[in-house]
Amino acid sequence: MMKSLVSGLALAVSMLAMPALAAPAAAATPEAPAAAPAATPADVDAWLASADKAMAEQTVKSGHVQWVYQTYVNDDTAGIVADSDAAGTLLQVAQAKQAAAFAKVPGLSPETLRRLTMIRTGITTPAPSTPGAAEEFSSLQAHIQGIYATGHATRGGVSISGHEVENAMITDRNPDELKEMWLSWHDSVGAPMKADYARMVAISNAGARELGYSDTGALWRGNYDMTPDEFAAMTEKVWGQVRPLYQQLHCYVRGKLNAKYGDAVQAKTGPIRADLLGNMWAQEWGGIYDIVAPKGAGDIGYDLTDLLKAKGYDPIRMVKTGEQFYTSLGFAPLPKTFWERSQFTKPRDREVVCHASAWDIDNKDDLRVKMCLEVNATDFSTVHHELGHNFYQRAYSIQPLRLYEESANDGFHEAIGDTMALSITPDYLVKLNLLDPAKVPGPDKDIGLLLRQAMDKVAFLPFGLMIDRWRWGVFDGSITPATYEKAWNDMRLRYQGIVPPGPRGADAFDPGAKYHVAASVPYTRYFLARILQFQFYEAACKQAGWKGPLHRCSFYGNRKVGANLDAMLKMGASRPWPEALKVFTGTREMDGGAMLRYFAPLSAWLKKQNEGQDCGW
Ligand code: X8Z
Ligand code: ZN
Repeated sequence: MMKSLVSGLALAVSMLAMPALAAPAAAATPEAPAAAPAATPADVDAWLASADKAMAEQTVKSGHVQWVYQTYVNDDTAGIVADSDAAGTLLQVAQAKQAAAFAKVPGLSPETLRRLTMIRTGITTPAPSTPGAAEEFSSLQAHIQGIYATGHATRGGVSISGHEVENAMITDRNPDELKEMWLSWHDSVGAPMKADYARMVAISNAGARELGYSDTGALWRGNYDMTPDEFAAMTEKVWGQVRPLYQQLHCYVRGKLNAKYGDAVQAKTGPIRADLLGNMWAQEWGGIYDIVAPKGAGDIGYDLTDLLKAKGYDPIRMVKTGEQFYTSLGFAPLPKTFWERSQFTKPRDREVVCHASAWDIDNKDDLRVKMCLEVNATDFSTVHHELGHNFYQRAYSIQPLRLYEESANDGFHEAIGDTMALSITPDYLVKLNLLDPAKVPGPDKDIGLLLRQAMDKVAFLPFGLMIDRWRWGVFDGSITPATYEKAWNDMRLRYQGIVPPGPRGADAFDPGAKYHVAASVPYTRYFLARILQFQFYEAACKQAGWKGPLHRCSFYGNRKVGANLDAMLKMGASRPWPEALKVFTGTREMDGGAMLRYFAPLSAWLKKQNEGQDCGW
């Protein structure tokens, strides 16, 4: 996987494709030479330098190919991207093997050893050196990504695109239609991928083993400046901190859904029906805030989607407003090419990968977003998310090595923009002239504001964790193709407390109906980001001298916060992530405490609401 060529989603795809390091002369050779027995630390450093240069060149080439494919999906571009990805994988694997061999050279500095490890773990989906394996993987990958990008569902028997069905799930309140959309999407997109997916797992596992990892999941967990086991334990510990809050939210929301739809649709006890939560994957529930808002305290008094529409916002204006948040902190405006080259809305005449992503094509300043924006609150927040990637990419482009032009860990990349979006408070909306000052909700509406946030932020946590818990099991063989679907549904139930709205057939492959599974993008990063963004936000508000309730703080316009943030962003991946965390927050620990403090009033309130309820599932 290549690091930040593209971040986030798109990154994902290119990750599997991107070549990592290679000495220029070895660039086309899959079999890197083993470390000469007599190699010295100086030889290793020289190799690292030339390899870094080759990696930088390769990622630029790959970035252009990926961009063309993702903004113009058809058989021709799928072929081109598969070729490019295969070449990239061969190169990256060769580099990773060489790095593993060089790691045995005596007398290496800790810095050199760290760089070698980063190269080894920098690939997301390796392939073995068996002739044809990388090519086979890449063509399977392009194929299933194409299925996702061109996938359709039905609503009232009418075919609708993936982009349309995603939006329809937010607003539709007809349980039969919701069920139809949910089942048709999962059946038509997920199921056809199953066999190819199983084959891809086998290929990448063989590749991971050649790199010295037991399986691809261990390789993924090995990319966090700690051992794979330590990383798994860290995520489990943080989940343990926040799980009780999720369970309270689940209990409360279930009660409201029961009141709205009745026992036949949503029972009072047990799991929640997955299609009723305002999102195809039940990952963020903010879309159904109207159903769960408590009388009085829950009436926030405005709806951001309505405000944006009323003020005549269009997609470009949403992005300009997002950019302005960053420039208010002291960051330089985005380059002219950003506005010329980005894809902001869904083209009418061709298939594209609509799932939002942020790109850094040239490791300098060719920054772009690729989105299919609509004017609504969700996309307004996604704009802030994507721009967080772009400003991070630009900040670390000052690093002398391509290897360090990446976030401290992948959760950091996903957290920056979300930290900004937490600052979209009612007072900030007044500053933007979106909200009438007389309509700012008073302290009696705090519960409503917090509940609205929790529906997105807290609801997401188990989903953010379970996708890779499932993939870790798939990669280590404890979940087999025969049990893919059952294990997926078991984990959805265990972690999220949700069930599919209808029976799942023997051929079903529901994991494939989620973008990041189809595109082989690791997902634990989003769980980390949900936790980290509250740590960053709390730290920023402290730096800004904020004294009120945490969720009312907006650090918009605060140059001091901007300078401190820039100091962390600029570090890129040059130091282990706990050091970067310390630079901005003062602590080296990832910790759910900040999130719990943010939601503390809501947590107390939820417990009261749920008294006497049979919570859990
Ligand atoms: O994929 C994304 C971003 C791009 S990196 C839009 N997210 C995850 C998802 O949509 O599943 C952001 C939240 C989680
Ligand atoms: Zn992202």
